[in-house]
Amino acid sequence: MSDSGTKGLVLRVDAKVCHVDVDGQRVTLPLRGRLFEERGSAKNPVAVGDRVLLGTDGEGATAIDEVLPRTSKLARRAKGDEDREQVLAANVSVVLIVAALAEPPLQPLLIDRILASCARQDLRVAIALTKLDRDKRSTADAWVGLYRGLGYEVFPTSIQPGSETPDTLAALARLLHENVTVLTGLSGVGKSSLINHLIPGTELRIGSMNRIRQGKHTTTHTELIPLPGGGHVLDTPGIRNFTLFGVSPHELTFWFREFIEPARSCAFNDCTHRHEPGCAVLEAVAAGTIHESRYASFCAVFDELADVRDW
Ligand SMILES: Nc1nc2c(ncn2[C@@H]2O[C@H](COP(=O)(O)OP(=O)(O)OP(=O)(O)O)[C@@H](O)[C@H]2O)c(=O)[nH]1
Ligand SMILES: [Mg+2]
Ligand SMILES: [Zn+2]
Repeated sequence: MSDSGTKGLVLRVDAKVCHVDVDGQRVTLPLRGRLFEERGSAKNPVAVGDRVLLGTDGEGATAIDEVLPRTSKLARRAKGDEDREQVLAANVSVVLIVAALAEPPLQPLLIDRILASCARQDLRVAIALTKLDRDKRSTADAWVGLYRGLGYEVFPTSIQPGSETPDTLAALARLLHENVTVLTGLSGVGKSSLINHLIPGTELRIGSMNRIRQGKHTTTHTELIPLPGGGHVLDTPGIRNFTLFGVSPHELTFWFREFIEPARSCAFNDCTHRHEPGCAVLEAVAAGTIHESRYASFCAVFDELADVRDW
């Protein structure tokens, strides 16, 4: 007998089963086959953070029957399949982009891609700039200034013993306790380390710098961790790329927040902000009110979206 009243929270998704929290108990359950038929444009029918309805028999839950509507999702285009989206996390209230100031080098393009995606999804986003102690070339102030100047919450951190940043770490701990936060960023930037440091008692596996230099990932599965004292955090495997899904190049202007106002004054309504005469975005870049690194990101994402299909 199936009782669709039983609910669960997806903690982890493996190849054949999901780990689900059911009334505080962790159980592993398969997915009903029809979820794959009903997944629409998604690559994966279920994502970590999903709330699900479970089928049960006399013994307890037997399978995931249904995925409940999501309040939010962090998603990108699936690798090797431009018509499908890969949901990295469901029902989060904050996306925390984690980027190291050094080792590995900061990639503003990756940050800007995720910022644009969050803007489109209307998702709150913050940026942790890690390994401040390794920032030998003192680049932190410029990155912090750029992104705070755009109105984003930015937390420069170091967890290196003796060089910790107590204020930003305390602020991040508060953020995690008040939200369902997904951490995302390159492999080796210190996502798992940060969670371990902020949440006493958490013992996620941390990579050695040697492994990282060989390009080896440490975290291999997204894991949802309920926090003692409130909040949930999702630790994710490192990503190399983040391609926007279902976004046309012409709407991209709206997802780069400082482009919106100047774009209103462009001479052409469908201005691509590349070569057109009377482009107010290009004027803003020349005047320095739009940062060249943000303009470079905009152009890279625009070209990539235009390549996907003929909008
Ligand atoms: N110097 C310094 N090293 C750090 C800091 N934070 C993390 N690390 C080191 O960075 C390395 C990678 O840390 P992880 O937490 O495994 O990185 P990750 O982002 O979870 O990596 P993946 O799981 O592969 O995505 C480890 O050797 C950490 O000790 C920091 O603030 N300063
Ligand atoms: Mg990790
Ligand atoms: Zn323009």
